Amino acid sequence: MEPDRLKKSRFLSYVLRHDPDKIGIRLDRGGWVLIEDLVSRSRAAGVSLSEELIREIVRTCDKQRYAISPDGKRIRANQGHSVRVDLGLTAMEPPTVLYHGTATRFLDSILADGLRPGSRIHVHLSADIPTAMKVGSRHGKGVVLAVDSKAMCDQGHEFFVSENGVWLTHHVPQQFLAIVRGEDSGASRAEKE
Ligand code: HQG
Repeated sequence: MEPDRLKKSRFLSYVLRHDPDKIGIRLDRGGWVLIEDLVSRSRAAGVSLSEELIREIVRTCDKQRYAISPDGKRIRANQGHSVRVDLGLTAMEPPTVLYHGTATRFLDSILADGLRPGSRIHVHLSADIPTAMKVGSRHGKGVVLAVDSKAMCDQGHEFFVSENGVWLTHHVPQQFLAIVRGEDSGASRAEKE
């Protein structure tokens, strides 16, 4: 993505997930905001975003981070919020194993406390190892953890899947985690540590 578009996409993600107040917009309960309000408030805050550009960013976003409402008037982020929104997702049965990518420097803490959502509403999980590795590498030297989602489900933990295919849950206790060894990448074998 060209630098200006990337900057604007990041701006969108920031206001729609984390800080709508920054430009004086209000997300509704479901996280939606009128596109015309977003355009006018962004302009007032010095960021030039047209409706056309917003729709193009939504359409071309590699990770499908945003959704446009069926009436075409509103936009929201599909996942990743730290502001309290109710995405209206229904609990679903996940695949038997899911993956979480993180940085090696977080491992000790994660293996002691489990996976916590931190500033976000949910812990984010990936359906495959390469995707998880990409997510983890954003934070440093990447490492992938396998999550025994089947056992978690059996014990009553709820899972949700966002519109763009990211699996979400509220907390993953450490007993459901296993490190995926480097040589396993691409395979599904995980080893308990
Ligand atoms: C770590 C991106 C210490 C966790 C991605 C992660 C994702 C702990 C970091 C989405 C911990 C939080 C979310 C514990 C978890 N002790 N560290 N107990 N529990 N952590 O960015 O999952 O590109 O909030 O492992 O693709 O990296 O923005 O979460 O490393 O879907 O659309 O705390 O963001 O999507 O980092 O990423 P983040 P994440 P977008």
